[in-house]
Amino acid sequence: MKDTFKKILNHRMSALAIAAFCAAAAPATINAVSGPNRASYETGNPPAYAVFNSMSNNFNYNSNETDFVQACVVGTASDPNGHYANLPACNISAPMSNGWTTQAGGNTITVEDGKQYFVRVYVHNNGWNPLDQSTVVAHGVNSSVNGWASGFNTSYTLTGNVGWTYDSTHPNTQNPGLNLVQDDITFTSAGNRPFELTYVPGSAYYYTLNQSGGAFRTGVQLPDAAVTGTGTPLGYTALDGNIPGCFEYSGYMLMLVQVEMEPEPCPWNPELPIDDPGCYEPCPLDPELPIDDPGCVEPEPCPYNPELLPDDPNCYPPCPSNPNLPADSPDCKEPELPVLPVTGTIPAVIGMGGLGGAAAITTAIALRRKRK
Ligand SMILES: [Ca+2]
Repeated sequence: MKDTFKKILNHRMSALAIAAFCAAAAPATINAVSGPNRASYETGNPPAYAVFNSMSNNFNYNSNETDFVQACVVGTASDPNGHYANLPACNISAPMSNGWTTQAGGNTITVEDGKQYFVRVYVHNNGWNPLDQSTVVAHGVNSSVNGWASGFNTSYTLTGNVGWTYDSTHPNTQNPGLNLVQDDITFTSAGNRPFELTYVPGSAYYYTLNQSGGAFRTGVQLPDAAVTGTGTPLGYTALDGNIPGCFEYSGYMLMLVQVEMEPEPCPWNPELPIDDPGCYEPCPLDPELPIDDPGCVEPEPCPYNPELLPDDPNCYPPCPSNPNLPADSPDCKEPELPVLPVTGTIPAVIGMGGLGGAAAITTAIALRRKRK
């Protein structure tokens, strides 16, 4: 059946062929992954009124349309539609095999530093009325993605909104008044490392189904209002908010987000990021210098006390008589000579000591007597 369906799409759907898939039947109720809980429909049992993203077995998409906001990392395949031709990207025409998150996979994507991710919002008016298709055309279709947060956070949950003007003349018999469906995708990081997730300005595009002849097969750029609560009108032949019912008129809103991890803190100064020029291991002898600075070398120790540095105030040549004093201290005096005891012998003469001195005196006296 899947092959048959694709074949039909490739040759433009005829009203007869679509009717074969869109025969009305009673809907079931599904618990939407985001909201609100609402009636669901099968591809063979579409509703006869405009309602978006409520099919439970859309084999052209991801089976359960209520998981209509998904993400993938850029770099898994090339985009066949043109606008992202220069970027490696998820292949939006074959979403189930190209790395998109799915509800079954957890509806969460773990991000990596510096990478970009696609966020897509699937848009499908499930309505079908083989007697008068104009009764199921949705008007005022508007889409937005919000949940953005500034700064560094450990997770982000972006919510995609698809809203339309409720048509009371062709009322939703299962969910009266329903005019907005929502879904989300959560971005997290390994180890809950804080990161910044930002919309890449100018990256929002809308693509109509790749196999169909829609006006935006190769994409049309959307204003950046697509990522605000204001949202932006979508469409099929123009961005006028009018989208007919059934697959042929479905599309994707696609945009890029950028991830930057919060820098690690400096291990020597937690107030600085690790890549700050002021983040270095300080020299133990001079914290103003990095440890690998040429000036960070251990000086010769104090020559008078190896335990001290040379500029230590206690590094001085010690006073010989008192090691606790510097040698140049006024209180540093030569030690006094010891006093010898008196023994009755001839005292030493200054300059001529001991017996030698006494002999010299005796000789001088003898010479004087001789002259007389
Ligand atoms: Ca989702």
